[in-house]
Formats: sequence, structure tokens, C-alpha cells
Amino acid sequence: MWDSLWVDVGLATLAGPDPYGRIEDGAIAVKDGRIAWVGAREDLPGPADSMAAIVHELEGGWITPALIDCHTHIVHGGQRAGEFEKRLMGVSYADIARAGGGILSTVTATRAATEAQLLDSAVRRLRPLLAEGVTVVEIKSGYGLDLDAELKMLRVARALQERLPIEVTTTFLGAHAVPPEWARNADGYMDFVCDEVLPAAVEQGLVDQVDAFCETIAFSPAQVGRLFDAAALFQLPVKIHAEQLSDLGGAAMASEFGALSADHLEYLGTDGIEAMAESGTVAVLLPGAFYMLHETRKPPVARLRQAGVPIAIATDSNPGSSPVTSLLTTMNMACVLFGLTPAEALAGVTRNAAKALGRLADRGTLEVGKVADFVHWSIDEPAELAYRIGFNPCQTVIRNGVPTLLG
Ligand code: DI6
Ligand code: FE
Repeated sequence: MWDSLWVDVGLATLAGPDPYGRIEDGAIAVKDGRIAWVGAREDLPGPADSMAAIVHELEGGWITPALIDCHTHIVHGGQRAGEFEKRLMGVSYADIARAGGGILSTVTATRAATEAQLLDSAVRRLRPLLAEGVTVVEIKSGYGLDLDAELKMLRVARALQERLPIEVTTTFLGAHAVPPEWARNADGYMDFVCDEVLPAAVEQGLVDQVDAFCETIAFSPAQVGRLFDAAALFQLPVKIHAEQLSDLGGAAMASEFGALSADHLEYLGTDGIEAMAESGTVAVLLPGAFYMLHETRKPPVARLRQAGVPIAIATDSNPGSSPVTSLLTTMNMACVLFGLTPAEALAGVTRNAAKALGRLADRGTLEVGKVADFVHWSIDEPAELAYRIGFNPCQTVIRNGVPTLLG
């Protein structure tokens, strides 16, 4: 006997032969918080009523795996609308960063904020994501850039799980920028990050993976390599912000370390694509940042596809380059701006987002044995998810097999 069974609904399992893994007249069952059965209704082993304690007759719509936002900086102090105004007057993102604005202005605001303030503002930004069926979110540090403030950000990220029905996976991004105390001494700062900040954060159980910003305005591949060596000592998986504004070969370098993902990738070259294909590193595309910075160079989607590199998409929710808190809008941007198909966009926020977090064994598709996190949408076909802007067809979010109230 199953705990619950959902019928009279389409299933986009993301696990089938076609891009959506479609089952038109489907049934999905849950036992002890895991998916116990999934298939066509006509193949159910018995009459629905006799199979489960609770049977939900949905009268149409589609169920997909719950969404995963696999790249965010959603915990931070302050906001940067003033910088947005400057960029609209023609000042570039990199110039603002070099003048001490950009990431560093958010560092000042984040250091000044109390833990309660950081928590409250992140809750407000997370709510719209939850309302769109997100049940797992990756959250990075990287606006503290000193021992106390990095730990503070990571504690807040973890604490969000007590405030909202969401699972948080934390990423240590101590190497996001060189803080003012270490100006012109990026190597010294990187030593400090590797020797003191990362070990302390790991010691306190605050780190699930390690990331770095590899860019001319941040850290070189050699410097990031030192951080990845330190991460390896703790057996932590790594990710990288690479090839966002220029091609430094960051994605290829990270692939050598078996990186879970390389993110942004507008300037990714052939070597990087081949290295990622070889290591199974996911390409996480961030169309919100591309859109907000009015970039023109697109990530090499066709060549990533051809090489068989899995593509994920994420909000990159952050106060500078991507003040975005809608994953559905991000799916639309990925289609319109980067040429993904709606099916690729959906895979990008489910199956491939799970892979980008090393969680594919448990999440990202509707398959027996996986965590029963899924969403019922009021839509006629799955492509509708990427089609509209500013309309949320989420009907019910099922988390661990139970319909959730969105706090
Ligand atoms: N790339 C990004 O898009 C974010 N971080 C990064 O390395 C932006 C961070 C910011 O501008 O605050
Ligand atoms: Fe980012």
C-alpha cells in the first residue's frame, strides 16, 4: 500500500526517451517520502483506490520534478540599484568593480548586516522561488571575504531551512573578489582563504562545495587551482565561475579537478568544451546576468550540445549582475536569449541542475527511489513553463511526498 497516489495528469519525468520524458495519462505514487511507482495510469498494478491511502485526482495539468536553482548568491546585504543606473549611463560592470563598487559594495553591506537582517532579506527573495516550485536552492558565500562574515553568510544560508520549506546546499565562495584589506595582494588573500577561512567553515559543517570567480577582475586559474587543492583535502566537490567576461581557460582547469559545474561560460572556447565533456562537468548558464549586463557574446550552446555537455540554468540571484528571483523567467530567457529549447530549459532546472549539485542520484527526475519532490502545474503542455513571462502556473508543490504550504 502506497502513502499517496496522483492520477489524471501528464508527467514530464525528464527520464524518458523523448526530451521531456512524457507520459500523457500518468500516475505517480509515493511511499515514505520517495517515489514508489511512476508510469502510465493504465499500467497501474490495480485500481487506484486500492493502491494508496490517499488518491489525488488532478483533472489535468502536468507534474514535473520540483525545480532546483543551482547557482545563487541570494544571501547578501543591501542592493545596487544605483549601480544599475550607472551602467545605463554607459559605465561597464568591470569598470564599476575596478573602482571599488560592484561586488565590494555588497561586501560592505553584508559585513554591516546582522544575521537576522540577512536572514529576513533572503527569506523575502526566496519566497517567489518557492512559489514557482523550487525545493532545492544552492546558496554561495562570497560577500563576506573575511573569516567572520563568510561564516555568518553560510550560517544564514543553512538557517533558511528552518524558516522555509526548502533544502539549501551551501557553496563556499571566499574567492569571489579580493577584499580591500588585501588590495593588490590576491595571492596573499588566496593563502588566507585556503589556510584559514575554508578550514574554519568546513570545521563548522557549513560547506557542501567550493566555488571561485576566475576572471581578470578576480582570480587567475593558477590561484583558483590552489583553492581546489585545498578543497580536495576536505574531499569537497568544486565549481567555478568561468569565462563570463573573458576566456582565461578556467572551465578547462576546473574540469581537471572533476568540477561538478562551470558557470556563465559566454567566452568558453573549444578546449574548455572538450575538457568539460571529458570530465562530465555541467555547463550552468546564467541568462539573467547576460540580460542585466546587456552582454552580446552568447555561450556556445550548439557546441555544448554537440559535445554532449549537460546544460543547466540558474537565476544567479545576486544584487549586481542578476537581481532575479524567478526561475520560470530564467527559463524563458534561456530560450529567447540563448536558443535553448523549452525542454532543455526544463531539464536545466531539474535533471541537469541536480547533476550540477552532485544530487542526480536523489533528485531531478521522476524515477522510482528518488526523493518525492514534484510540482503540479496548471498547463496544457510542458513547453508552457518556459513560454510565459510573469505568470506562475504552479498549482501545488509536493515535498517529500507531501503537499506543502508555502511559508
Ligand atoms: N559573477 C556574477 O555574475 C556574480 N558573481 C560573479 O562572480 C555577480 C556578483 C555581483 O556583482 O555582486
Ligand atoms: Fe554567480
